[in-house]
Amino acid sequence: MKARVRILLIVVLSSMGILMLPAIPAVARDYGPLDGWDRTAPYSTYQHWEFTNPDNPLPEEFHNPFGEPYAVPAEGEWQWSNEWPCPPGIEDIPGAGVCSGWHCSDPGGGKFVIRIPNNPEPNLYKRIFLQITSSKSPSDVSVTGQGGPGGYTSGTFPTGRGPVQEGPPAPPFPGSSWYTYNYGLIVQPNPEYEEITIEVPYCTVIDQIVVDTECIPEPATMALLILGGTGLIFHRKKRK
Ligand SMILES: [Ca+2]
Repeated sequence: MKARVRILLIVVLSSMGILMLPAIPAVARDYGPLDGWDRTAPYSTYQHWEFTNPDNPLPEEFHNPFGEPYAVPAEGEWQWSNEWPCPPGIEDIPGAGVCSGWHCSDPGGGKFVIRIPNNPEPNLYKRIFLQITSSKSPSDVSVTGQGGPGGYTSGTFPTGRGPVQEGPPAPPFPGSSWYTYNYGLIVQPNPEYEEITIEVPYCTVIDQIVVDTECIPEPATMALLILGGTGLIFHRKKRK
């Protein structure tokens, strides 16, 4: 009898454990946060824009205790479209074979802006992990991040993940392909919100954007050490 009770307890506790695990969204092309990041931690945020309709700014999925994030075309001519062929398994609607997203039709290129609300607290800084799927390779795209009042861009960190060239079919532009790539940005000091600007050339389709942010509760000295390291990397790159 005791053994049966014990087994029952183990089964019940195991089920609770499974239920308490953070929900992992089943969205294709989200390659997930970096190792050690918890999307549901008190000082973490997560937002995923699939652009399944032109009604963003709100993402299709998000966890942000500090407010509502938004993503909008900011400069240049953009149109929302849902006609772009994309590889099986990464469609916005499984089996549909098409990706929906924002198309920059401006010959001079365009800018897309994301704003992520945050809870500013002293002695913290922010790490931002950004994933983008677009019809252009990362070498054509420029990304910058900065904080709201009291925050500024202070550097980048290596994510350890390379870009992924997604399988065929490619978008209907000569020389195009679908790519998913990522950036690691550091904003310090810990701002009220982070604003990320994505600058793209003519004829880019942005299919999806995933943003994870994390407050690092380390002393400012640790941040300075990292910033020092980042500065050194920039300095070395410049000298090449
Ligand atoms: Ca999409």
